[in-house]
Amino acid sequence: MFVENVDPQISVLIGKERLRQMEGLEMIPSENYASKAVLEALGSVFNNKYSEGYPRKRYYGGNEFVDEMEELAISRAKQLFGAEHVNVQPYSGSPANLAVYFAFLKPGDKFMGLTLSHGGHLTHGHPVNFSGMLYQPVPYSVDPKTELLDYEAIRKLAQQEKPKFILSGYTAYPRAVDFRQFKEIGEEVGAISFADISHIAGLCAAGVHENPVPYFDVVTTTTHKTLRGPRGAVIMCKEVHAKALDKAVFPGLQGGPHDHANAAKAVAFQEALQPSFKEYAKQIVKNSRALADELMAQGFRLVAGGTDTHLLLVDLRNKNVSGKEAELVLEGVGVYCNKNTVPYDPRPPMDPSGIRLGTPALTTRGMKESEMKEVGRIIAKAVASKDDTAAKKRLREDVRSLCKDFLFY
Ligand code: DSN
Repeated sequence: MFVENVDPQISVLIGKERLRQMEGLEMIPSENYASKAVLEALGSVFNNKYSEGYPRKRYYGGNEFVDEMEELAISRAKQLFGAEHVNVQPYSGSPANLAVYFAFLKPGDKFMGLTLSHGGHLTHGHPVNFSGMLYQPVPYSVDPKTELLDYEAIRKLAQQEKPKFILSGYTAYPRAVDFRQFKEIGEEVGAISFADISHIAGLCAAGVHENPVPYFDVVTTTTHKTLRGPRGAVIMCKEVHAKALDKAVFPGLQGGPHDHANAAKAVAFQEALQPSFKEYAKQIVKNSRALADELMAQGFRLVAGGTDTHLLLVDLRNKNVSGKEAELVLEGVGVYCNKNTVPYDPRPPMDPSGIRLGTPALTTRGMKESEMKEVGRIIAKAVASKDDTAAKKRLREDVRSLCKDFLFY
């Protein structure tokens, strides 16, 4: 029996969501379209299995094929990132990060992470998150003028505070991260090097962004952003930390692994090992740059002056529109993005000054630089016509017709 027969209501909603994804421009930088092969593995019979433990050391019987599948996922991730040890079981990015805290820190221990409003993540030390509640975050900031990471300021803060680890890797930082600098600073102060590369993992795997995995102590990543796999995460680390991290994931924090998700991770890693994935990752960055150029030509100010990655952070203060308004107006014309704080934002997080835009999903659809120019023009027109219903209707049609030429599912 198919969903259509068992549950027509959910079946209709799945259909509507598929249409929304195909008739609109998905520009939230953390989103992507997983392949049908990934979705097939995700919807497979591996969903039905319990397999607490690790390959060949399980607490349940019947894990012959789960073991093989998990070993394949691990070996592919090792090959893709040059990792010594990989744990593919974390359910998602936050649990993966929690496992790293659990393995390396005691409650109250100090660590450094980029403040959320400058492009960090909730799990990098925000006061409402476990990371800020149980441990002692020492937040670092971007430079107020350049809006770039200031490695000398980070070094000074690390020397003064002696954190147990320094967390690098971000959710809204458009420029390249100098992971080697972070490694050096960590070595100078005796801190563990920890990167959360969730956003840029696909770029790191493809060699389009510096990949910290071979030389960092520990690296976490989600598998569904630029990596284009299922929702989930992995932890990669030096062999010396393998035991502590594996113990932190299971039995420390999780029970049975989500074997269907892990099978889909294995498929995504296989896809990412193909030469075409390198081309895909290169095109993501070319597309971001083309979009950045067009938006700047249309008078938008980009945080840090542009992008080296898959994302752009647009400061709307000179456009007389807030991030929340822009998100809504753009949603109305079928462009999906998210409101976002800009560094040193005078406005509150629920109605900040910026929007965050990304190109991974559009690139998956096959769009290139010329389409990015068109998308930039649509965004500019939409923001300028926020109170003009007829203009917005026309733009909605423009988006639909652009999308028709780039169907994915
Ligand atoms: N929620 C993700 C993002 O959008 O960046 C990070 O976890």
